[in-house]
Amino acid sequence: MSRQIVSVVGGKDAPAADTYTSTNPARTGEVVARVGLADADTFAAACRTAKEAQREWAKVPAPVRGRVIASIGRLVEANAERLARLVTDEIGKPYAEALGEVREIVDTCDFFLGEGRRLYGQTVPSEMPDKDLFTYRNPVGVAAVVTAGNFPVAVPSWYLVPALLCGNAVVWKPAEYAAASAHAMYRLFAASGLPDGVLNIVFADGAQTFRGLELALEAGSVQKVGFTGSSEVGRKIGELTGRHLQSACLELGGKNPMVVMPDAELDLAVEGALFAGFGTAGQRCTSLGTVIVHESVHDEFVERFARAVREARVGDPAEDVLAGPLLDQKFADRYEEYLTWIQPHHKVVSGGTGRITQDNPRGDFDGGAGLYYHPVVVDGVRAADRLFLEETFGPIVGVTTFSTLDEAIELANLPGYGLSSSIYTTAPTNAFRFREGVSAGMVSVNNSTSGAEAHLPFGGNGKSGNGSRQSGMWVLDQFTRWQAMNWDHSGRLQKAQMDVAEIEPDLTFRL
Ligand code: UN1
Repeated sequence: MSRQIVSVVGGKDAPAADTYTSTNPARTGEVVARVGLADADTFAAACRTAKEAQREWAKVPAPVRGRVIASIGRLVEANAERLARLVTDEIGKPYAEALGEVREIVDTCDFFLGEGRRLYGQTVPSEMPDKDLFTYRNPVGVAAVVTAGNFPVAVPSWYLVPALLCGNAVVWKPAEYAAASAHAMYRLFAASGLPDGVLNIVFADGAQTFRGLELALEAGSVQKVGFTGSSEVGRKIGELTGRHLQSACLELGGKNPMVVMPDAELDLAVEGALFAGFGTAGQRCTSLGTVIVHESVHDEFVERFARAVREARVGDPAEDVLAGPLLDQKFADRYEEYLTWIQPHHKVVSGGTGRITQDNPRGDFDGGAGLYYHPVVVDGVRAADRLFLEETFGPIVGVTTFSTLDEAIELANLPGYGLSSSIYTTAPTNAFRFREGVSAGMVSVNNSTSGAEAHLPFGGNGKSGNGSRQSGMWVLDQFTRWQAMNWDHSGRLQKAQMDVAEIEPDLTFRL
């Protein structure tokens, strides 16, 4: 089922300078798509095309733009199984999860189609008579959106849908290893009747994208950057946009903690930790990093958690499994490096480690030709360990202990990320104290660190992002800029702060 795909700019196929082969990580010999990669100039040209198209798109009334978003939602819904199957083939995401991911696009469209009829501004009282004040949300212009491939369609939709609804044009650069899924989603968006050039998709490697973005920022054809990916690249994008007085919406990594209190329902906590740590093979930015478990329940928790992990099904993502393969060879290589961070004072309690092969099988599963890895639980992790401090994208979860809630909160914040977090407890006081103390943008109580709903603010602090938020009404502040208008109809010049009526109080008055 190999396909050839190239960038689409202004509704037309754009030239390719190089080729990338996107393969199925469950059967690495299987080519999903041959992808033509564009160079920096093509990226910058796409931003110019978008800038042209944006002028007209911004003039389309927001309720009409909302109808286009409604059509996108319907098209995605009608093509849900096909798109989900492609996601499963291209990045190895278990099919049920891939369907959920596609559902998230529809949810996002459902939310924003109505925003087309809101997109409220305000009427504000003036300090002077015969003068009226108003605020408007204006589109920012062109958004360049660079996304990761672990959520190849849902997370991009969090940028694309609100950006388009608000009257912006978009140049979208998806991850190369998820290019076919992205291209399919682009086609669904295009079928909604979006005018050519309003949404453009450019396939390019990291270096060409960065250079292209720099050229576009210099030319003034990008006013917003959306980026989902590593903290390291996020920093560079933040620097680049800052230099051009533009802002980026950065959604970066996480080292997401799960605190298990002594009063927690342990089986529930185990179920949550299993899904948070090993669902999507641990490759969500919201995946569980470290379980911080109270010392009094540590042994019991670890025993049950290790058992659950040993019994969990890893295998063909087309089947009913907890986890499929890693996304791509690059991720597998990086994950193998994280495994070298396991030290003698650690204890692997989950069974095997490393790639699942004939010589290192998981039960009767030998991994075939896929990038499958043993899920790993490492007990005895200490606060100074790399395993504790750094993101380990992939199926590995650390366990450490604490004695007081304050100590648990301190440990939860120590790595300096701040995307997601979770606490298992039956006491409301613990939940609220944790919420108040934890640095994360998201807090789950008695739930997984992953699985945020599409209409809540999504984003992180510290190494997880620059405080920007996606989703729901909060993302509107990313894709619009407030404009304040005042209208004086008094027929004379009324000077603010100077020509204001004053009512004299008697400040000497006492009861
Ligand atoms: C990501 O991995 O970039 O909350 C986002 C979740 C998903 C989004 C993850 N809805 O797990």
